[in-house]
Amino acid sequence: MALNLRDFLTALGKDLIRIDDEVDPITQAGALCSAAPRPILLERLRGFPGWKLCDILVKDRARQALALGTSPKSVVRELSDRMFTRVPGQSKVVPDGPCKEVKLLGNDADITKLPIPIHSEGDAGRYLGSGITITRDPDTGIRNEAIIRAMVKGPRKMGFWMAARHNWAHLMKYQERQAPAPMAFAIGLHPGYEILANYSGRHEGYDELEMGAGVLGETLELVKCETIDLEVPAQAEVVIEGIVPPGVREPEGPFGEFTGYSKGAEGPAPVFEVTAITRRRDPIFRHMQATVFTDHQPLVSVPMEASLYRRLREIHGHTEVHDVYIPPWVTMFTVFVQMTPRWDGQARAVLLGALSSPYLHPKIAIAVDEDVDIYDPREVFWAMSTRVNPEKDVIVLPHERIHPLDVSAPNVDRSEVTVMRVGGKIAIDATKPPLWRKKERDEFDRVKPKGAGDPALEALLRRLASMA
Ligand SMILES: [Mn+2]
Repeated sequence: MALNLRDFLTALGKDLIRIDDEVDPITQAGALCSAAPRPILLERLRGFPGWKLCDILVKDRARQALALGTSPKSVVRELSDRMFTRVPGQSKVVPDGPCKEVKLLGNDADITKLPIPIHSEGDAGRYLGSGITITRDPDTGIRNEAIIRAMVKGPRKMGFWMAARHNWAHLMKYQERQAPAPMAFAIGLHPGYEILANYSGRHEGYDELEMGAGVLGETLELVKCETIDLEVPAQAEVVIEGIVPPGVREPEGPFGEFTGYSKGAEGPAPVFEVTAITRRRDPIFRHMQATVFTDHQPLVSVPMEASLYRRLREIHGHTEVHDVYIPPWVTMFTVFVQMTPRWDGQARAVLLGALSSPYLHPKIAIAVDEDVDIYDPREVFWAMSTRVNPEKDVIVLPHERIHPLDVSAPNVDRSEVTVMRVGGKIAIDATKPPLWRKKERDEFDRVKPKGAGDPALEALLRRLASMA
């Protein structure tokens, strides 16, 4: 059987925080999930008997490693290796699955009866932020998955916002033909699939969930939808089926986003008409709270880190890139790259590569050497302060397409409903001179305190470290 959300919750063991106080998922899950330091399960939901709600499953490297079956330090390298060597993963259509235990059709398919929370103060309403959105290219037949935001507008209607990428392209193809686009939301999968659903690179011939199956080393089980021509993961907790009617646009937003702002993409947006809900009998609603420092950032940044790792190592044919880190506290707009530059121009080319990838997020790219810990911001700022000569090591790139939710740059076109922003990007080379300039590079050797490495001090040093 393919991995599912429940397998992951079981694997968490005591790390899962279980809250059995009764809470209101609509008005209280936001603050609770934002405050949860690690995975949380709300076991009693006011107004939603039989339901549970979980979130914050992969906020840190340790849980990301658990989801992917590797160690925290290997997450980026290992995921990158698997993403590009094990694809396409296997999938098969099966006749039935747990997501079909309850089938609600017609007027019974009421999304207001799902424990969909309000994420943030000021949001336009309840928002489904955890639905893996599935569309299909009407020409190639290949599905696409992404996690988007969808506003509950009524029992059978949602408004949604989508950046102009793969599934948007699918919807535009249907719109050009004046045909309704089938679309589904799958809620509550194993987080390995959720991470891969956010992959943004090319995937001709297979979809993101099949990438997930490859990464997890298993066969993805799909079932056919009840009311539309689309396949969905059989192991999902909940599936919402529906159509996107062509050309319909309505107000959507504001919605508090991963940037920490609720502004940026509110406006006329397409709508989704619900045709069916299928679910498990005792469903666990997978929430993805969309405030800062939640799952919202790593679910996107982890596949981005792995993609960049792969991409940047190919710069100049071969570059010693050791690690890529997009800290949650930079809301995905800043990338740290740890590398050893061999030749002149190599760090610069890597930085430009990080700023022109499949992803729109990176706006600031910073390269440091292998003697700088990219997981420690103090180290990165130290390198920026002592290894950067701004007149040659900082590049400002004007007039780049940047992330549509980056409100620091103007929206240049509102003729279609999605947002297009153009602004500057910046590359900061905080590496030492390259290896082939040995003498200049040696000037940047870091000093070590006298006594460092003295075996007689080991116990004392450990004691001091434990007092930090
Ligand atoms: Mn895609």
